[in-house]
Formats: sequence, structure tokens, C-alpha cells
Amino acid sequence: MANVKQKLLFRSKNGVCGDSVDGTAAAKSMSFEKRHGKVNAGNGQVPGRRKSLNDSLEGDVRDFLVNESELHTYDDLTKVNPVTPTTVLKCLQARYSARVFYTHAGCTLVALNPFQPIPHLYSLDMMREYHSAPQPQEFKPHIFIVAEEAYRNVQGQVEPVNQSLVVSGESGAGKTWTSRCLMKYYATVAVSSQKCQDTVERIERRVLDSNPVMEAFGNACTLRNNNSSRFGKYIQLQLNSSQLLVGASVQTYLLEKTRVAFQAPDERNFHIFYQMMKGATEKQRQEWEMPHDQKFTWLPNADKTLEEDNLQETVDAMISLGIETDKRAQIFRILAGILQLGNVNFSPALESQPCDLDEQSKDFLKKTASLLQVPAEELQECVTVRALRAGKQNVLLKPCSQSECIIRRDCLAKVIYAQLFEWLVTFINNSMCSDNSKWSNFIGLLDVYGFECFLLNNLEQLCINYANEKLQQHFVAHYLKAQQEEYVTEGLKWSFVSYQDNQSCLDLIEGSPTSIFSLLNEECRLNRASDAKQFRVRLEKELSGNNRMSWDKFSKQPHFIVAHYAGNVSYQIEGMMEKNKDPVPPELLSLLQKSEDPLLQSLFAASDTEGNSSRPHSKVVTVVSKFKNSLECLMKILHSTTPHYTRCIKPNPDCRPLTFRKEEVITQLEACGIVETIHISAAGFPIRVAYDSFLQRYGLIINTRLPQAQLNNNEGSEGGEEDSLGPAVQAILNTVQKNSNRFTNLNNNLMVHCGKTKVFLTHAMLELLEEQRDRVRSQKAFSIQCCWRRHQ
Ligand code: AOV
Ligand code: MG
Repeated sequence: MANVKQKLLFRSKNGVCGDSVDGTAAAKSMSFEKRHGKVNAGNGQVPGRRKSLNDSLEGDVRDFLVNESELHTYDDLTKVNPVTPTTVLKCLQARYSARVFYTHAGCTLVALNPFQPIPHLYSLDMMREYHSAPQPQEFKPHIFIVAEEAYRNVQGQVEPVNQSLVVSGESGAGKTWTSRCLMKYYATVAVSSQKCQDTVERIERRVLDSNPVMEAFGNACTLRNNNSSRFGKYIQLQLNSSQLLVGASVQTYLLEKTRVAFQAPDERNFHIFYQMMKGATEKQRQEWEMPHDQKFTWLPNADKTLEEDNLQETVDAMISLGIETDKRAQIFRILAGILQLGNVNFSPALESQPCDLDEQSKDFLKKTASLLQVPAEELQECVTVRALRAGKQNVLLKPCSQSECIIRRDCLAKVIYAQLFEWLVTFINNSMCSDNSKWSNFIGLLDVYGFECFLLNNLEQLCINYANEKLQQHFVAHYLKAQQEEYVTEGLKWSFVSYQDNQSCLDLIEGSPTSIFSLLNEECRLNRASDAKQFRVRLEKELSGNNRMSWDKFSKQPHFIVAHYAGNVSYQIEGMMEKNKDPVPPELLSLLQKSEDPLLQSLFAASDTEGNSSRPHSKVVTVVSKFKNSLECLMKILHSTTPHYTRCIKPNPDCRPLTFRKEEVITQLEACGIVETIHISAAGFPIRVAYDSFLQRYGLIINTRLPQAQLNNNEGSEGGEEDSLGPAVQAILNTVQKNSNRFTNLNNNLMVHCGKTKVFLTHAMLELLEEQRDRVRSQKAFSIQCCWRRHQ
């Protein structure tokens, strides 16, 4: 309740268009009608189902009730009138042109990517300004408002409540950028002003330094984004009872490890490899077997210069996190070993002989072996010969074909890299994580890979898009459903705005008993030879009735199409099974266990490593099963926190500064459900005030005050307020209506609804109430003054 009160106070102070940071005077002086429209269709009438994507973007501009020159002043998309995809788009475009990058959309924040540095917008002064403001929401929309709201909410009214900041959007939209910005915010405001507390300082530094390390190892240049996150992460910033940042922990999700050994055309490997190649000292080059003229197959597009290619920054961050010199040396040697391995090629196998290696490849293999500190002959044997168990004792050796050798080589690189990444994440956690007794609450920042749709999509994209479906569902469940259900609970009659529920898509992907995941796992367990074909046949047979699933009849490649909330994606079936099984030949694991490199040894010390178990008869835990489990844990955490959603929008596909492409933006607004959110927020009554609070604040309009006894009584009561307080509330509303000369034809019902325990208001109604309250107060102050003068 106090939350509503707080919002209520803030909203009313300066009206709705709070532009106090750079003080857009026009917004403040704008007349009431102009800001809300004469009769705000969005506030009083149920808008129809939103138009489809294909509707003309220019179509309904003539309906636009507000002056287009003022569009950029609309801080909240729910107040654009009428709310249509076109008007919302126009508003965002106008704001973008005016270099305003943040806009509220009811309960979410829309962040447009400027694609160029805007330093003052994120300065320390700006952080402090938002942090110290009594009502930061009065300021211009900003990611710092979301940050500050979460920070203040952690304390909770009754008991502390953990918070989650969920940042979503497509690849390159600005999720990682935003979550870095949020971390900086908390590392600035949630620290003691007594700087002598060096542990606190160390922690905030470490929390920030976890970013460059994780990004160096987990980000890469893709077609969509030069710094694309190839893993998902959820960082929990741990706060103590004094709201100080005392530690952090990070959970990562599904690193795209295939990238180590395969990079799509025009894409790159993980940044760290380029950092090494470009930033190594002469001594390091010798140590890493990396002379200047060396070419690496797994380092394509190395001529592209990125600001991310900064080895020193990564090393400095590693040092700050406490990764010691020895360990760093081991890490870089292992990485250098992986690069050498990528240059090893195999000649086609001659009859029942293992594939041979040419002289160059032999040399690369030797270098790999020396960097990984494993015997070179064993390394060669492991990648070219398969050991088959026959019975308990016997092992049969079978030479691999050329393509099998390549698979084994790649597998070795992937398993090492993935283990190394895991090790780093564990190290970072140990370095940042505070003792359980020292922190009481957390603010979680979720930054997962955005929805992806390439020409060729496989298991990685299916998992990424599945994660996005899950988040979308959480968003829908949390806000849209909750908002509408509250009307029902409060006994309000309300025609629901229809919204896209993606449960059916999730059922198709992960449901039981039959879904893509269940069939995929089953096929993997059966281990059949012609698995791609079989899988396709089963999908078609068992899921053909599902309207979220389809096939392109003309395509020769076995594939299936899923209708995601963000669009259709075609997934190729070839290779999907192998990726799901993700088998690691036991020979490779035992080779790595024999390494003399202490780090590599510890990475593979346990027999069960990240890949699948080396024991042949153990139950295979597939990639999708693991991913599903980790996402379920994440969803549980999210459900236990108060979420705040930020939707990042990529204004153009080429990452060009300050370029706004309407088609690009509207698709994203539709895909992430923003348009529906706006509809529901605007069509509804976004301000809800309990009867007692309402009377407390507005009682003076009719000269009524809520008796203290009544207030006390109502505090613990479960409804029934309407009976006792309803008439007074109604009287206030009637008076406001009567006094309002602007809204002569105002029908209360358009702007206010009385529920069982709360009054539901539109922004317009709130403003009327506040105006009248102010007027009564100044009249009273005036008469007190007069009275006082008379008594002088
Ligand atoms: P993503 O995280 O959403 O994509 P990023 O956060 O990496 O996208 O943003 C992409 C690029 O946009 C960044 O490298 C910055 O150059 C720029 N950028 C984003 N937000 C801002 C901002 N507020 N101000 C200035 N520049 C910005 V992906 O990880 O690919 O889904 O997998
Ligand atoms: Mg990212």
C-alpha cells in the first residue's frame, strides 16, 4: 500500500510529465487537455485488439489527438492518446530524434540503444542525483529510476523483498550494456560513504571487474553485435541490512561452446583469443607459441579491430579478482593450446589405418601437447582412434574416419574451454561472494542472450529462444495477468484486452508427455544410426496437430518451424541429436586427467565432467535436460522476487548511431509484448489507492477527514471498507466532477472505478484530484493567513 502511496505522491507533484532533469518546460506548461486528450480513449474505453504487424505504419496517424511537435515530451507510452502501435512508434521516434533514449511503458521501461556514447547520461553525478532524489520517478525516465526503485523496494514495507531486474531485447539491443550500467550504479550508491572501509571498496571493484573477464571469455563478435554475449547470466548483488553492497554471486547459463571450434562466416571466436593474439608481449608470444605471422584457423576475421580486443583490461580485472600470476599463466597456455589444436588437420584414413597428419599438422599437434602438457603420441591417438569396450576387460581400438577425427578434435577444444569457463565463474563467485551471514537481501540482474533467428538455426538457438519464451511468460504472468486479475478480485467489470499467451509454445518445446525436448531426449537415448530422419518422422507424427509447429514442404533439409512469440524460426534437425547428447569420448577425458598442467588436471579431476559421463552405462543427461533444469531454478528465483522489466530496443540492424528504423522497432515492440502492456496499462486504471488512504489524502476536498480510530481499524481489516468509506469516497469524486469546469461531460466511470478495497484511477483522474486538493489547501492557507492578520 505504501508503495502506491509513494507513487501517488510522486505522480501528483509535478503532473505526469516530469522532466525535471533537463526541465522540459513545455511539458510542464502543457495544458491538461493536450496532455491527456479531450476524452482519453486509452483511459476510458477498452481499445480493440491491437492491429497486426502488417498494418500500415502510417495508417492511423490522423487519429492522433496530441500535437506531434509535443510527442517527445511523453515520458510514458501509456499516456499517448490513442495508444496504437503507430502512435507509440511515433512517440519513440520523436524522443529518439530528441536524443531521449528512455521511456516508461506502464510498468516497464523501454530503452532505445543510441549506439554511441552519451557520457553525461551515465555520469557519477547523474547516479547521485537519482539516488538522492526524494522522488526519483519525477525525473526523466532513466534506467537509474528502475535501479533506484529496486534499491528502495529491497527494504520492503513489512519485510525485505528481493528484487530482480530483468533486461530483455534482441541481440545488440543493449542488455549487457544496461546490466553493466546497473552494476555501476549499485557499486556507486550502495557503498558506504566512509571510504576507509577497504573491504567494501574491494568488493565493489571485484563485482565490476567480473564483467570484463566474463565478457572476454563469454562474448564474441557476431553478425548482430560486436560484443554479443554467448552465455546467459544472473548476477545477485548481495546487500546487508544497511543496504550496502557486500558481495555478489553469478549464475551462468549455457555457454555457446561450439564457437571455440566453429565460427559462422563473418563472425569471430571468443574475444579472449584475439586479445591474446593482439596484445601479447614478445615473451608471451614465445610462451604461447604465437609468433606474429602465425595464422589460426579458429581465429577468423582477426583483422577486424574492436575495442573489446584489450588484453590488458582483462588481465587487470583478473588480477583484481585475485587470479594469481601462476594461474593466469596456466589459463593462457591452455587457451594457446586450443588455438594450436585448431590448426591440426587430418588426411583421409587409409583402410583400417588411423588418419595421418601432415608435417605441419604434426607440428601443431606437438605444440598443442606441449601447451596442454599431455603426451603428444597419446593426444594423436585419442583424436584418431576410438576405444570400444568389449565386455568388462577388453578394449577394441577402431581407427576414426577423417570426419570423426575432426569431431573429436573439436570436442576436445570445446570441453576444455567449457570447463575453463566454469572454473572462472566459480573463481569469480568465490572472489565476490560474501558470507551468508553478512548479507540479507539481493538485487538480481538478468542478462540473457536475446531471441535469435538466423538462416540456419540449431539446438543453441532452440535453447536461447526457449529461454526467451520462459521470460516472456514470466512477464505476462507477472504483470499482465496479475493486473487483470486484480480487477476481477476487486469486483470490477472489465473487458479484457486479449494478449498473447505463449504457454502453448512452451508446451510444444518442453511439455510432457510429448514435446520437442521429450522426443529429442528419447531419440538420443535410443541412439539410432539414422537419427535425424527418425527424429523428423517422430516430430511430424506426434506433433503434427500442434498449431505452433510447421514444416516447409519445399525444403530438402530436415527441419521444423516453431511459431515463437517473437516470430517463426526454422530449426535444422541435422546435428541436433549429437549436440543434445554432447558426448565426450572417455579417452579424451582420461588424457586430460593425465595432464601435468595443474589447472587442466583440476578441471578434469573428477570423472564426471561438464560433458557427459565417461562411464558408458550411466544415464545420459542431455543438454536440453540440463538447460531446462537450470532455467527452472532461475524461474523459481525470479518468482520469489519483485521483478522490474526493461525492454531494450535496437533501433536499426546495422548498429548505426542515432538511426531509427520504424520497421525494425515496431517488430520488436510487438515481439516483446510492449504494445499489449501499454494497452492494458493505459486502458486500465494504473493507479490504485485503498479507501482509507484515498480519504486521508482527498478528504479535505469535501472537508472530511478519516477518523484516527477508523484508520486503525482498517489497517488490519480484510475488505468491507467500501461499505463504511464508500459514500465518502463517492462524495469526493462527485465534488471533483462538479468542480471540474474542463470536464463538463466527464463521466466518473470513465476515469475511476471503485473496487472492493481500492479506488482505481486513471492518471487524468488523479491529476484532477490533486489539482482540487491543491486548490483547497491554498484556499485554507489563505484564510488562515487572513485570519492570522486579522488577529494581529
Ligand atoms: P545485447 O547484450 O542486448 O546483445 P549490448 O548490450 O552488447 O547488446 O549492446 C550492443 C552495443 O550497443 C554495445 O556494445 C554498445 O556499443 C551499444 N549500446 C548499448 N546500449 C547503449 C547505451 N545506453 N549507450 C551507448 N551505447 C550503447 V546479445 O548479448 O548480442 O543478445 O547475445
Ligand atoms: Mg549481451
